[in-house]
Amino acid sequence: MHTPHLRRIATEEAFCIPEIAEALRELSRGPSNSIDMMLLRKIYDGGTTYQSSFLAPLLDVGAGRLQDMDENGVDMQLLSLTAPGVQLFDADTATELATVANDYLASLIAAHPTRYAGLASFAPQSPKRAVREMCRAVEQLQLNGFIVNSHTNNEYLDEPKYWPILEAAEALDRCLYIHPRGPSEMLSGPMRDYGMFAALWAYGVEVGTHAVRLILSGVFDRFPRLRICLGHMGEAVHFWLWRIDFMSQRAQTAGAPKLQLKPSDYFRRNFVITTSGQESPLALDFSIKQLGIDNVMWAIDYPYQPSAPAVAFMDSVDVTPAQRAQLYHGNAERIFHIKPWT
Ligand code: 1DF
Ligand code: MN
Repeated sequence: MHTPHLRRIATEEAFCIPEIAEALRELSRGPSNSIDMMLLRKIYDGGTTYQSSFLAPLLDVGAGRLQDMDENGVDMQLLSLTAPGVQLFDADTATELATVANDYLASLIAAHPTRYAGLASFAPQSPKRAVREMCRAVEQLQLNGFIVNSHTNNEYLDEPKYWPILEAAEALDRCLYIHPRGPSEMLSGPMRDYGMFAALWAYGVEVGTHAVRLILSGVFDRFPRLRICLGHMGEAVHFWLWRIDFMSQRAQTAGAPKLQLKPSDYFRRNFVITTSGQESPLALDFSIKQLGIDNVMWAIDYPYQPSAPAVAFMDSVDVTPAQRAQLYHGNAERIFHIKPWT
C-alpha cells in the first residue's frame, strides 16, 4: 500500500472516552484546588478559558480527527488516553476505567488499523491489577505500549511498590511513555503563578524530575531492557546529562544508590524522546546529536497543539532524508511495534 509521501506517525496524540470525561467532570466539582483540578475544570466543566475547546476533539476519534489527519498528511496517530488518565480516581474506579479505555482503544484500532495505534493505560494505584491489565493490553488487545501520567498520589515509579509495573513493561517489551500531569504537591507551589502551571513550565519540571529519579534510583540496573519515552523534546533532561553525570558521582560518594553506569548511559540506552509540542529546529538538532537519531520520534500532541505547524516543522527541518524517515516513522515502528509499510 504505497502512497507518494513519507509515512507520518504522530506518537503523543490524546483522546478521551465519555465515561472518563464524565468522571473527571464529577471530580472537578470537588473542593480540591490542586493544579490537576484547575486543569480539569477548564477542560471538562464548560470553562470559558483557553482549554474549553479541547473536549470535543478529545472525544472525537472518528470523522473530525481523521479529517484533521487527512488535511495535514498524518497517516497514523499513536493514541493515548489524555492526562491525567485514571490516576486521580480511587484504585477500584481507576482499574475499571483503564480497562474500559483500553477496550475502547483496541476497538478503534480494529476499525481503523492503518490510522490508529495505541498506548494502554493502567492504574498504578493498584500495582498488582495494573500488571494484569498491562499483560491483557499487550497479549489480548495487542496495544503498542503504555502510558502513565507521571506521579500517582505524589509518588514516583522508582518506589519499590511500583517495580512490578516496570518489570511488566520490560518483560512485555513495550515502551512506557511518561506523560505530564499537574506536578506533585511539593513541586506545585511556585507553579501557580504567571501561567506556569501546565505545559508552559510545570509539566516539564514534573516529568523531568520523574525521569531523573528513575535513573538515580538504579531501576535501570534492575530492569536493563526497560524503555521509557519522554515527550516535549525529552523534557530537557538530556540537556543536563553532563552535569547530572558529574554530580551523580559526588552523590554516590555521599550515599546515593551506587549505579553500574553513568546517568547519561542509561538515558541513551533506556530512553527515547518525542518532539511533541516542541517545534524548535535547534532543540531537535541538539537532541539528535546528544541521543542519536534512533532515539527521537515525531509527535504533534493533538489536540493540544495544532497539526499543521508540527508537520511543517518536520517537513522543513534540516536533516537527511534517511533521518527524516526515522523521525517520522521508522523509530516509531520499531519502538511501538507498528507494522511498517510494505
Ligand atoms: C496540555 C498539554 C494539556 C498537554 C494536556 O492534557 C496535555 C495543555 C490535559 O496545553 O493544556 O497532555 N501536553 O502534553 O503538553
Ligand atoms: Mn500530551
